[in-house]
Amino acid sequence: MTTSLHYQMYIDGDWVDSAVSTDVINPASDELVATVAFGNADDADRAVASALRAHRNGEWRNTPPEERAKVMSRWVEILNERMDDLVDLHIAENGVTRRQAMAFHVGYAISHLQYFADLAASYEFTRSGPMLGYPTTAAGIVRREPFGVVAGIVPWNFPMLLAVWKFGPALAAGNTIVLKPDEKTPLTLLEMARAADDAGIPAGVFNVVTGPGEVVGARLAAHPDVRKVAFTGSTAVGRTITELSAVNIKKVTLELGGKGANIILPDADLSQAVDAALFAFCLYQGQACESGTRLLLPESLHDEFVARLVERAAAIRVGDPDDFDTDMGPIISAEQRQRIEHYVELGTKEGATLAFGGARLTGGEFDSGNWFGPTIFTDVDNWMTIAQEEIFGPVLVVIKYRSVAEAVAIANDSEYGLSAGVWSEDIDAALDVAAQIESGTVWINDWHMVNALYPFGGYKQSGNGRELGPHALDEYTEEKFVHVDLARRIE
Ligand code: TXE
Repeated sequence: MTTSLHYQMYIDGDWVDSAVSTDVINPASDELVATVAFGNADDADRAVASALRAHRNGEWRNTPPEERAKVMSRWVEILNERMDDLVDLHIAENGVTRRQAMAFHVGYAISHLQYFADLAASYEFTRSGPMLGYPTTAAGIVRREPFGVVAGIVPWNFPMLLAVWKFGPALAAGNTIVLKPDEKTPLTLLEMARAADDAGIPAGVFNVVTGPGEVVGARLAAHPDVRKVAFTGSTAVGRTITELSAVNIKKVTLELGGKGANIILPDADLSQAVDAALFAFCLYQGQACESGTRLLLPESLHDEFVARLVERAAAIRVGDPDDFDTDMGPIISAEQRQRIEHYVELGTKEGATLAFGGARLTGGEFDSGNWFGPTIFTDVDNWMTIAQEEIFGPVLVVIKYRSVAEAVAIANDSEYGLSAGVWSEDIDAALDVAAQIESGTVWINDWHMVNALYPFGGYKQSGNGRELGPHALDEYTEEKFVHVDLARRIE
């Protein structure tokens, strides 16, 4: 396929080009999907200036929350009307399979935006109450007010959804925002900007600046007029963003890497747990921060579990993501595939046993694009690099444990703490384990069940703050206390 499709940036309600453009490449075929403007620090400055003007003119911030909710709901309607095109574009730019794009990458993105629109209408922006120990008649009012300009920096794995988690609450709370998509996957977010424009989001309230992270992203993180930055990506860049943000004491929300421990208790229902263990590390080719990449098995179940897992892994259909029957698509880039290969090599060197997969897929339909199938390591010790570092590919490490206490200790022996899982027929036992795990999410007898009604985020080096849930707007508002002396006299 050849294409002449070109995307511009969206700044101050206008489509803006840049002197330089870059290619967006389909990771399944290496074909050009579109060219896109490649912005720079000046573009970031321009977008922040427009977002600041929009904040100061007050149009969005002073729109009653119920009205903001209506405009955002209109935006959702438009996105729903364009769902099929968004799914096609998403598959082309990030290689997600059709089934997952419909349900998760695009489906969740649109429904989560609706959640934030509804939250705008129901959130308690002001509350008042009595005063403690004050000798005259007085009332206290607490107002939650927008920060002003927010920056959102998003990665390539869920480009729409992770952007919604930032601009949804930011706009619901009355902020303005500048978003920076990943260089590899800017297109669906630019389509969201087109829908924002059509829905009547005022100019300057929602901006998308494309370009390199180290230039555009870093400029946004350091910009003195940006009051809050929300980031999803690697822990290393999260650290850089925290440092850059310190210049004006920005509020920072970070959602970083993970090394999810999936603990199978001895009484687990194996028929479900085996399939779910695969789902936990293979969804979107394992390129999801909340993946279950460490499987903790009791010695009593180990051999049977691994045998069944390997048999099921062999049945996974890797191939054209556009095909509805495909289970796993390509890896996002050649660079990311090399990272995976590096870890696989390291795992073998460190003494783990390759029980399944471990090599890039080649030949036939795999001659173009970046392919790597499900890979399973056994005989893994938790000290090994492949058990400690985020690989971000379909690679599972299997670790044996002797007691539940040991399983909990292994699960917690990680600098990450984003997601974990426990499998058992005894819900009390599973809840007991869940309570001991240092992780922002624990699934019992399930995986990947992120829900807009519940907070998502990490312990330890998996991040700061939480996205989603009824308190999501707390992270996008300042709290102001107003004292009202109703007696109108000084005692
Ligand atoms: O992430 P980066 P990369 C992890 C995963 C993966 C690794 C590297 O382990 O293998 O990170 O992936 C922008 N200042 N995750 O290189 O670099 C960049 O343009 C400001 C986990 O893709 O962190 C992009 O928009 N911004 C993860 C975003 O940061 C900068 C999702 C993420 O890119 C910047 C992705 C800078 N100096 C990767 N440098 C998750 N938590 O889901 C880059 N960026």
